[in-house]
Amino acid sequence: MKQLLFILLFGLSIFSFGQTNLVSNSGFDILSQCPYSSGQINFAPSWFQPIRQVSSSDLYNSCNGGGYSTPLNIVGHQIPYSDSGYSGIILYAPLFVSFKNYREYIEAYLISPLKKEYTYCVEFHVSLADTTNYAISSIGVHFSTDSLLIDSFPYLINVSPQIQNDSLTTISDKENWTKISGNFIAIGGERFLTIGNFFDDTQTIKNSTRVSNYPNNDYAYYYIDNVSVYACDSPLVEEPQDSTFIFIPNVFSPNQDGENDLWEVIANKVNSLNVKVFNRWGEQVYIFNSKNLQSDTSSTHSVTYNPAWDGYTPTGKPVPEGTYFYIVQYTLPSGETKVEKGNLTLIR
Ligand SMILES: [Ca+2]
Ligand SMILES: [Ca+2]
Repeated sequence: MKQLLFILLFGLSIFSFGQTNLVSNSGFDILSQCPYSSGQINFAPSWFQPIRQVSSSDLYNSCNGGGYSTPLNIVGHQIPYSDSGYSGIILYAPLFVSFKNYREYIEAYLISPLKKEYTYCVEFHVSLADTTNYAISSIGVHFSTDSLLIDSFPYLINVSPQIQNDSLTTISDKENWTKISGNFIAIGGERFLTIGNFFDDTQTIKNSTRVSNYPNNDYAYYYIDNVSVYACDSPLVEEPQDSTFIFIPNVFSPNQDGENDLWEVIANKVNSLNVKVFNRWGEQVYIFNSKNLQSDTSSTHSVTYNPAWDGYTPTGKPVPEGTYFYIVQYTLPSGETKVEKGNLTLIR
């Protein structure tokens, strides 16, 4: 039995999600070179500082042996949450500098873009630097489709963080790591994450008095370690559990704007699936065959397949706009083979 459903269904899809941390070098432990001064977060591959001037988003690693080492360094003593390194930034500095809203951030490129309507679980760990005089609560993460890069004032990045430390209590623990976590539903296409304080000085939740009194250290400086982003849930839609259906979109727009960038076939409860796409000259530009999958359980179980074409040829070339022709062949749990043929339109 075949049903056409015009809603996106994922559910049991074997391609949908897994426990892959989308943050590479999540513990700041892999180095391109050993940090020896301030502002060298970019020595930890996949990480960089969005504010390109003056700002000093720091990297610490035991390889340094001096002020940028672990566990002992210029702002205190802290054993890494993982391995040998961590990052450190100023999140609030009311008196430290002569201008307001001084901020530092760290930013990372995600391994793959976030998927529309998927729920992502985000987690990272912070510890207040020992020689810091202020503690705050306003620490969060912002996800963006493009990188956040700022060349000059203001240093404050005024965007809404999707993940925000929800406690009104300031994070003042200088001994242990405090976990900040939360989840959110992606718009789709988010490719960067930025960690920091996205609120101005007046809106920043902070302690009213100094937590310590070090000369010249009137700022809130936090160590950061182990950042993770996982797809923790698929879209909340009802899924029929006992029927085979095939959904084949007839249009998509692979222009990396996060909307319909993939041509995604959904084949629910089938024993095998074979998808081919041809251009107007009959040349094959995409193929999916469940029999080529290691995890294929065809002819023993009916499963959900969700192959997705990104608009590139097998050799990695983008195909032009236009009309393409597909052939989708699948096997029902009964063993009967079905074929669907039709056109799809590619818009860039
Ligand atoms: Ca680490
Ligand atoms: Ca400490």
